[in-house]
Amino acid sequence: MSAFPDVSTIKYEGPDSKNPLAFRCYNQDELVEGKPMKDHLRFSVAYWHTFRGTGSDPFGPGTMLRPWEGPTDTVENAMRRARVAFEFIEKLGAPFYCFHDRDVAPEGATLAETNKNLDAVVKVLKEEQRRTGIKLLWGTANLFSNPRYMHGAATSCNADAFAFAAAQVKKALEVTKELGGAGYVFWGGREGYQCLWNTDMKRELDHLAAFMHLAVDYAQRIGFTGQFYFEPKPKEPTKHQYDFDSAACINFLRAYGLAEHVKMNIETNHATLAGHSVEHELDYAGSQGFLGSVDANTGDLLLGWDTDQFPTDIYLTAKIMLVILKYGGLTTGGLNFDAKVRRESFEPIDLFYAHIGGMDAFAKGLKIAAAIRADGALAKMVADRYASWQSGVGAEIEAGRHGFESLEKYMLAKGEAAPNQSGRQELFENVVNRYVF
Ligand code: XUL
Ligand code: CO
Repeated sequence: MSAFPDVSTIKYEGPDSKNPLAFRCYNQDELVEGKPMKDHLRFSVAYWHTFRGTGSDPFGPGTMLRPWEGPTDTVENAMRRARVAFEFIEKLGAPFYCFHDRDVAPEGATLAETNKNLDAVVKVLKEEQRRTGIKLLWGTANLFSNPRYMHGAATSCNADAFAFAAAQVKKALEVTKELGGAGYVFWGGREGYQCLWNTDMKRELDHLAAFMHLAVDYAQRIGFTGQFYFEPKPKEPTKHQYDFDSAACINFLRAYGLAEHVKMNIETNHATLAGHSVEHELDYAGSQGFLGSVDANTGDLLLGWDTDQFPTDIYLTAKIMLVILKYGGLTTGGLNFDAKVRRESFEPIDLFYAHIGGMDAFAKGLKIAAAIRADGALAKMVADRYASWQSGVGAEIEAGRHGFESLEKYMLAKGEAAPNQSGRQELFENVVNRYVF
């Protein structure tokens, strides 16, 4: 039984298409910089929003119409849902998906029962992966919904919460390996605090690092070779999340000896919550050698929380793709739509519109970014701005040939620094627009 009988495989129809169930820009095999679009973009569907999102908010219950959902969350229901998920992803033409353990299977009364439930659904996921060729981009464990994690998981004051989380991640790693997952994500969940009076911060940070080391060690023991990622988010649910932004996460990974094992998974709406832009977060991670994967979504300029909307702004996608191309493209990572349809968009067909819009916006962003790079005008303007470092004292400083004494001598002889030149921000912005319209 088809869950989407009125939808056939979504095809590329070109920029003039008015068909709402077609791509206008995403043409998966079209070459950009010599590589098919699908390999640049590596789109992934987020199981939790797309198949578990109910549309509930703090003011009311769910609104989503999902005819395949039974009245209770049984294993049978979860197995049926998994088949629906793959029908959706296959028709959409996304090559990957991502999940948390608890998205795909319901918790039982005990850990053993929960693991059994998960195994039953993982069997279906494996079958469906084999049938469709769709792959797992990354797996993760939900260490934040169950009340046992009210104080956090790895950073909980309750040692048993740490132990339960360890058992849960052990299983999640096994399952991710079983499904051939290309990665595994640590998102902090409740790893942070609300009030410093009742918090031993140093101890909690040490525990978080110890937990990640245990995960890395176990992955090595079972031969899971996927890439680990750390996903920054500055707040929500706690007031102070330990994984605030790229800079904080990278410092944490370096300080605790995890840098060689873990890269970053950067999410647009998390970047904006941190007071950054996503391109800042990506460039910071890339500049430090930590660019891994992207949770593709967007926030709302007028709302200060994690609205997780589908990205449709081509300036946003062009900026993201420009940074990704600059650092050599996505390898193990992808563009995972960690995004949800609005509470008012309650029909199944809205899931297609949402993903098609996001995929088209990223395809257009990729083309704009590639055009900027092919033309080279922008790169030349940036290079010109730093021309003083190409020769003379600039080149000597970069080559490590100066100390404070020699620089003082140089400046005493010269008397005053060379005059500054205009930053030309407005011109730069206009040049970018040459590739947009
Ligand atoms: C929460 C969030 C998570 C992670 C995975 O804001 O982004 O869904 O991506 O746990
Ligand atoms: Co995310």
